[in-house]
Amino acid sequence: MSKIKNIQARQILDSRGNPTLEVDIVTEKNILGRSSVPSGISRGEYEAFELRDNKKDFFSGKGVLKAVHNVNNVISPELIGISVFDQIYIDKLMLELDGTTNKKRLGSNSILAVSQAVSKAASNELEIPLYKYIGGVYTNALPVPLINIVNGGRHSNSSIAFQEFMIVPVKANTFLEALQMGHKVFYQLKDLLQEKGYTTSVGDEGGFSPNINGIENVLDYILEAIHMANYEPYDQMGIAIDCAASEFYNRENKFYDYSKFEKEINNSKKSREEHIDYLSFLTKKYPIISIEDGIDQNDWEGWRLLTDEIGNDVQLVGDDLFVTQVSKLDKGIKKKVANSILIKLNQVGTLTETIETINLAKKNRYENIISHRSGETEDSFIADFTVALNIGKIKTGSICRSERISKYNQLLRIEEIMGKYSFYSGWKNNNK
Ligand code: 2PG
Ligand code: MG
Repeated sequence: MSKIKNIQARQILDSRGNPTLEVDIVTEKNILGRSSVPSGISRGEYEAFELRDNKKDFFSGKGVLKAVHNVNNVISPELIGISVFDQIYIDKLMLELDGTTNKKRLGSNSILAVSQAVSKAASNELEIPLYKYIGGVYTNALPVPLINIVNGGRHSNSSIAFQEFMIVPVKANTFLEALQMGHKVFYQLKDLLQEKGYTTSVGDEGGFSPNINGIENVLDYILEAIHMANYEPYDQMGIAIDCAASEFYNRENKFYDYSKFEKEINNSKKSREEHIDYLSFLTKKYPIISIEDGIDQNDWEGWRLLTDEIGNDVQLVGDDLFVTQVSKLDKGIKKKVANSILIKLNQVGTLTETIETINLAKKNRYENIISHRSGETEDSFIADFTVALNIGKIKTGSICRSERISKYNQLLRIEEIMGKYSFYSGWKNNNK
């Protein structure tokens, strides 16, 4: 048993240059655990509360000095002297200290940074990799990456309504080979876009953000890049999309307003039924194997209709819908909507709660996909976490930008450490 000796929080910057929180935990043996937290921009309405200073002239109101204060002055005094191996106890203690339902008092950023740093300090104490500390000796599966390739919606200023287009190496012998396949398609698409005269600058998650009009045109180019790379669509390389539909749902008038992002296309307002028909049509025309947030976070009836329509064939992922929380997922399971859940630690705020949600999903045969946020740091925590929880899927951005690559690099290290005992899990859809 090694006790926590010191906790120090600080403000650092994320990949957008906005402030975020980093926490150092030092044990009585002078072992350090350091972790930082990410931040999303297309945030779900029901996510745990991210505490910001809201002082206009300090980092445009995005400072996190209040959160730093909370870690150093409210959380730290309670945790000093507690064993660094008491993860569940520590997480629950922070929940009690906060005392609100959505972490409004201390902030989910304060609580999560501590929760993650505790587990890192503990694994460093034992001198074992983080994935093994959290997951145990039988962890040996490397996840399938959902590799971002085109950014739209709020993640770029392209005029594409859907937020993310990803490629998925569904079959490969190793994680390294899967990454290599993604790399090949990514650079084929770059050549293709250049040839057609589009810009190849990238959006927040490292995917290209060309000014292509219309979703089908984007999908056509991605499919062409898959062909050019000599991969068989579906069998070797699938496509995943994140519509982030809450961002363009018009709540008042109840329609999906693609024109919020698609500036030059007429008639891009769709009723719920038209929108669902369109998604269904896209899955028949393209090798789409996964759709995230196809429907608005409050449109439960829309979710049910979409699930009835294509849920047997396509992975339907609830992100804003479930916000990594047991109560929301439980509602979804009861209502039989979606068949998968996106897991973001900062939507809920502690390791313990995140694992509870993952376990509920597993029990009910919902697929888990661990995810980054659009504002990231160099911390590769989610790479280890994905392997630890034996989750076969990770969404962590494109094949460029260091804050995305740091997770891929950590997965490569893990694959190397595991040696011949590692295996690339390959794509599976539990519900089929
Ligand atoms: C999403 C995420 C990550 P953000 O919608 O899935 O890709 O975006 O972090 O901006 O919420
Ligand atoms: Mg999403």
